[in-house]
Amino acid sequence: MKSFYITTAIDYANAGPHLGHAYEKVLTDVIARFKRLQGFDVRFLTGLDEHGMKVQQSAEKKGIEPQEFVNDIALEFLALLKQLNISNDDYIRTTGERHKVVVQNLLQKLHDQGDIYKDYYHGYYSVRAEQFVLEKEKVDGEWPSIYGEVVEITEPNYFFRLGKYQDWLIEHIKTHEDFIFPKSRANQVLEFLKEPVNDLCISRPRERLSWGISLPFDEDYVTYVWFDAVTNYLSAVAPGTPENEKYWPADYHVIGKDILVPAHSVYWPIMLKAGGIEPPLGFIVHGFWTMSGKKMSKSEGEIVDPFDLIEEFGPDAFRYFVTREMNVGLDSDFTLERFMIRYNSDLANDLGNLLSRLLNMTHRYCGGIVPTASVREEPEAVLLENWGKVQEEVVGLFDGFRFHTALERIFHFISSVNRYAETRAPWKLAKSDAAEDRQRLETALACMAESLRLVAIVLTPVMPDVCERINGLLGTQGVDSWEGNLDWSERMEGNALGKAAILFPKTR
Ligand code: ME8
Repeated sequence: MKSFYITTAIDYANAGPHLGHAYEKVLTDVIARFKRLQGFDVRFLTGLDEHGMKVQQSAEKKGIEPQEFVNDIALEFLALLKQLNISNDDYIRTTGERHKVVVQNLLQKLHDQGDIYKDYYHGYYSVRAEQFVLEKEKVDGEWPSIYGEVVEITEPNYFFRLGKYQDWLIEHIKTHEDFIFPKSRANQVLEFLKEPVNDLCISRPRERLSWGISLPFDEDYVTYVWFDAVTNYLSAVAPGTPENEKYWPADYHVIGKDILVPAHSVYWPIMLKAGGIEPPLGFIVHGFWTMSGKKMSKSEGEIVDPFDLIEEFGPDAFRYFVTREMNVGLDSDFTLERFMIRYNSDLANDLGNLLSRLLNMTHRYCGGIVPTASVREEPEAVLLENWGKVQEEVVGLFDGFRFHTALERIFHFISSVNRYAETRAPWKLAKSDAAEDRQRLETALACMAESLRLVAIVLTPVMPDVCERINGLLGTQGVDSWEGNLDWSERMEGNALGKAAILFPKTR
């Protein structure tokens, strides 16, 4: 079985989860679930980025040890994964021993071969951003406020020879078309690489930052936050263990647009190249969620807490909303109004209503058993043609990470099934004594049942719980693979349907 390794960014343990974190998990989960249905042996990793100055400072403020601080935060992130029904196979924490070993081995190798060297660093350092900043970044003589306090320091540190591998990276990006999705982001990286990249300062003196992994060749230093963080993708499939090694190189790292350049697209591939390890096959770079047009932040005033929505409307409504609204790669705005429109119109009125109509009418007219479809007239022809279009496109859209379009097409089809039910109007046909009308009625219910069977297959990666409930009510099993299961069929005939159920209750 072909393996497929996908990862999310590991979340900073300096604060609890927000909508952006939730979104990235859902997006990656949709891909992981889809790939499993395509027959891949999937390994899906997510985790927590626990070292660094901010965590050390946050813990100090609370008067607790950093480890205790991150342990509490880990519980919040793990609860989020559970609430959202995320199917990750592993969860890595950068304070774990398995991670430390891999980071130190890589550092040691790069040091031994002369790619890491000691030198003086003189520069301006932003405490908040935990990075050195450049004079040219000043705006009107002031440091941008995102940097907070900036201090001037000179200190001996360790550097990684990034520049040595710059030409290789440029060539690699140019010759690997699928390295960065969406493609426009690859141009952004190439633009960055037009200037010579400086060697990267990868250490902090332990006296200033104690919360980190020690350099194996100099105990007075801990490693720089990015060197520690990005390596998690490798440490989770620890080199040297055959059952894990097959997952490297990773197929995709799913990350937000803020951490592509330079951390993921420059530092990480070069670290691997220098270490003699294959780079990942690709990055999926998503955009940002804003809230009512603003960057999400509690200080900006009233905000809608997405976790209240998960609790009130269920994980699948949330999963559907974010997947339907976000065109992967672009930004999207989160408003309660939009959420309610999607919930009421797509989920409750279109999908939920279709199911309850089917269940009600099948019990009323056919004893709860899916009848035979024996008529093929114009309304059926239109319905099948509509499904044919979804069937033709849906795999390609999922494969191309165009989930919002896939969901648009699927819900277009669901609307068309509701229109079909209106056209056939089984409640009117039931009043007729003509044999053909009885056949039309039975055909209508059979076609609605078949449509829902198919819909529950293609929606599974996005709404796993809801689809399982639909399958239960249809008397069908979920499928292990889409292959061969997306053809319009008669396989629902004779199924005993469950009693009417409301999938998406009106809560407001
Ligand atoms: O960057 N909308 O952690 P993080 C969408 N620890 N995505 C968002 C977002 C938003 N409003 N805000 C953040 C880090 N994200 C590092 C990563 S990986 C080796 C280390 C995304 O907690 C962000 O782009 O700040 C990133 O992909 C992820 O959430 C974690 O962000």
